[in-house]
Amino acid sequence: MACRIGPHVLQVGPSEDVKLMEPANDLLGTGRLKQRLKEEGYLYLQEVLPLDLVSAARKAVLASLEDSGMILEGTDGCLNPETQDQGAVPAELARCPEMLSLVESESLKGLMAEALGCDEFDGKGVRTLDYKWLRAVGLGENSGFHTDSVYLNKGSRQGLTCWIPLGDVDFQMGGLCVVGGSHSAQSYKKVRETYSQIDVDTAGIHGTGWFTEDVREILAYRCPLLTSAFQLSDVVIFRLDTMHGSLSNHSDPPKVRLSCDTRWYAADDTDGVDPRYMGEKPCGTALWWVNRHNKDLFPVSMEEAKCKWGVRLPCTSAD
Ligand SMILES: O=C(O)CCC(=O)C(=O)O
Repeated sequence: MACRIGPHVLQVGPSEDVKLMEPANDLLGTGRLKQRLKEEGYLYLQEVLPLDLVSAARKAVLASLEDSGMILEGTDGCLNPETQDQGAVPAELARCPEMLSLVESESLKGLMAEALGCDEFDGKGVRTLDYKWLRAVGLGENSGFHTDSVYLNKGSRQGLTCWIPLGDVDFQMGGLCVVGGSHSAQSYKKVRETYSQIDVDTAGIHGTGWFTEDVREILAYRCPLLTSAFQLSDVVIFRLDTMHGSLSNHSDPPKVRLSCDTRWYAADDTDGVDPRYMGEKPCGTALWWVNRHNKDLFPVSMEEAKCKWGVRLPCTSAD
C-alpha cells in the first residue's frame, strides 16, 4: 500500500515509514483517554459520531461546493477540472446549520470532555472555539507538517484538536498524518522549545507557518508517521504540540477531501482560549494570513528561523 506526501511516494505498513494509527476505542468510557493522549499524542476513535449528523454535514458542504462550481453536480465530490482555486471554502459554510449540528453536537462534546479528562463526560465541561477550520482539499494538495500551537498560541496550551473527516478518506484521497510521539520524543525537544512556541501573528516569519513540507525532514527525527483509511464518523484527537500534516490527495477520478478541524478546551481551564477565534465573526490570524507572503512585514523565512533555533537538519540542505 502506498501514499503520497508532496512529491514523495511512501509505503504504508508495520515496518514502513508510514504506519497505521492504533484505534483507542477500547478505552472509551474507562476514563483513560487522557492518559493515552499523554502517552501517544493522539487518539484515533473509529465510528464514534452519529452517522446521520456527519452525512447531513457532508451533504450540505457538497451542495454548496457544487453551487460554487468546485464540484461537479451529482458526483458525490468529483472535482471540476476547470476550477482554479480548488481548496477555497467560504468561512460561513463551516458554520452552516448542518455543520454546527455536527461540530457542536452533544455527542462530540461528550467525547471531548472524556478526552480532556473532565469529571463528567458531557458538554458542560468543555469549550470549543467558535471558528471551525473546514477544508476542501483539491487534487495534489496536502497540509505541511506543523503543530497547531503556532496558530493558537494566545490561549491555554492544554487544548486539543479534533479532526473530523466528512466522508470516507482513503490513502489516495489523503487524510491526516500525525507524527507519533512528537509531543514527547527527545528528538523533537528543541522543536517543541522553539518552533512550537511561536505565534504566526508575531513571529515575523513569512509563509505558511508549517515547520516543513518535506517529509524527509520529518522522517529524520525518527518518529513514525501515522495515518489511516478513515471512515465517515471517525475522529482523530490530538494535542497542540503534536506534529502533524496530511497525505496528498491523488484520488482518481479526482475527488475533494472534506474534513473539519475543531478545537476544544476544558471549561475550567484558567488559561482560557485564544480570543482571536471567538465571537460571531472571528478574525483568527487573518491579518497574518492575508500578508503572510509579504517579506516587509514578515521578513524571516522558516528555514532561517530553523537555523537560528538549531533545528535545521543537515539532510534538508537545498537539493
Ligand atoms: O486536514 C488537514 O489537511 C490538516 C489538518 C490539520 O492540520 C489540523 O487538524 O490541525
